[in-house]
Amino acid sequence: MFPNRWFFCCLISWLPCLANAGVEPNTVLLDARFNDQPLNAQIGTGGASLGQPVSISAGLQAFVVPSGVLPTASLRVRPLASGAARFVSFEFVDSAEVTDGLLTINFLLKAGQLDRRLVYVREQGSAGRDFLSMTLLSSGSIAVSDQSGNSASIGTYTAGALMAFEFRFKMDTGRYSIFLNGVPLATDRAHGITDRGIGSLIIGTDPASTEGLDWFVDDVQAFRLDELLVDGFE
Ligand SMILES: [Ca+2]
Repeated sequence: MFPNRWFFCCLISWLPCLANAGVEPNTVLLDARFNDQPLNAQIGTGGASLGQPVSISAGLQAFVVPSGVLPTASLRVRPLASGAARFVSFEFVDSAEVTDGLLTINFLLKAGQLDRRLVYVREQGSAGRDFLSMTLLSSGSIAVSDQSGNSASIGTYTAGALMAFEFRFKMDTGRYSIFLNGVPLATDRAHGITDRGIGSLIIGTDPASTEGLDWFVDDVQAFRLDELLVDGFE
């Protein structure tokens, strides 16, 4: 079975002593929950050690807002104009890039209204390696593509629903799965990248996204897992 929340809570409690552990198994690479960030203001870009992204595109408002829309304080992502792709980019502690073993990336997402939004998994420091590109469409469909060139419609979403997404990567075999609220949407897809590792999660809009629409993000987390402790990692 996949490690339960108790396991992740333990991992998070170890974060201070793991801060300089590099990319060893059982390392918390990212734990951005926004609960300790200044409210009703654009979040800083100090990186994973501060629970913040590393960059935010011009024209994208990324305010930390109080609990209410989500159970705790969250990040409200609002494009201030349409016509361009704009991103909030998260990286891992110490600019780590994971090249082997098991990696899980998870986050909460809530759509104020149906719209076009993007979630990308890329290498550290740039965005040329397409490990995973998930697009939530204004039709309510969810699509995925990657460097291997295979794109697919994998599910649907609704406005106002709390969505817990989880991406599980087997870096040794170059394959990944996508889960929504614990249900697999895509299983054992080959991403097609062999020359780099994973080092960023990028959330944003594309040129057709609607100006002024709010989406909410919380609990943006990434863990490097020990294969010996994980059974059934898809
Ligand atoms: Ca939160």
